[in-house]
Amino acid sequence: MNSSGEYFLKTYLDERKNYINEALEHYLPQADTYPSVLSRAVRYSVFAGGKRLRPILCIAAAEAVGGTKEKVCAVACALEMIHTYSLIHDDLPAMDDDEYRRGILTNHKVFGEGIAILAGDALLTEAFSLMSEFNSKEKESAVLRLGVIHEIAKAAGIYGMVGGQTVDLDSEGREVDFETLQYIHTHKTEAMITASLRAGAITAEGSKLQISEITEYGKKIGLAFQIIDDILDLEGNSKTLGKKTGCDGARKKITYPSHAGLEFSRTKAHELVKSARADLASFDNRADPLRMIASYIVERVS
Ligand code: GRG
Repeated sequence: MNSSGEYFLKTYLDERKNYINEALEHYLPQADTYPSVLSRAVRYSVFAGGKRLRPILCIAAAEAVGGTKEKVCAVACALEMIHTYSLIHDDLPAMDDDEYRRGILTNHKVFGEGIAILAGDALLTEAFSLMSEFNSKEKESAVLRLGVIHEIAKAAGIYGMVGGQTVDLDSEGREVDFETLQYIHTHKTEAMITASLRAGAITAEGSKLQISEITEYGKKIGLAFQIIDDILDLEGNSKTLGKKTGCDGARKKITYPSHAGLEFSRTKAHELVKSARADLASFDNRADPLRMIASYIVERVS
């Protein structure tokens, strides 16, 4: 990406991130809302930082088909709540047992395991409460929204992220084949990324063709994102990443680079991104943020 592209993308990501943070502030309970320990635990992880990639993809997909960020705001925030719940639970001693996330101590290290589990549960539940709330003006889009809620539920549950996490957990320390690795990647990471994009495009009433092209783009950047995540665990800087590196190797986890080698993995991620950008060929310049986010995914350092 050239420097004017970089500036455009940085401005876009910063603006959308601030918009999401303000909206999350509005939707989440204040720190003193009873029971305060739960409110504080929820806020601790949500406002610990994070790229806000999933809500930004939701907004960018909506904008690419001619919609607005306001129209998808609640769904976008719900996606970040689901993502944050998954990070809190992923860090628990029963799962990855991590000490740091987003540059600060993990939720259970600060609030204890019980409250961390409940903070994750609360975020997941509130996400669905938020998405299913309508004001009188939005009633006619209720059927559309119901479809979006259903898709997000599928992407987050057994047939998506939780399924992927289960196979990941179950495979630790064991020899697994490439097919299993692909199952883990597509379900644990890619499903929610694709669902975020589809949620934006569907809510903003994109055409069938636009939604299907955005879906193809999502599958490719979702896999590229996970491959880069595996590479960053090997080569990244723990300070920039805000968490420990080298964890996959220590836990004997099969990753894309451990299976296919570093160079092949890097090339694969770049090819996926190139192909994802090509999927957007019929879109006008309103899809530029999506095009640039694809490139950013392989260039990112955190
Ligand atoms: C516990 C049900 C359950 C699922 C956990 C998200 C996840 C599944 C695990 C997190 C561990 C991990 C490294 C997953 C693969 C890639 C990924 C989702 C990284 C974290 O997402 P980012 O980079 O994080 O978007 P930020 O902090 O920027 O939001």
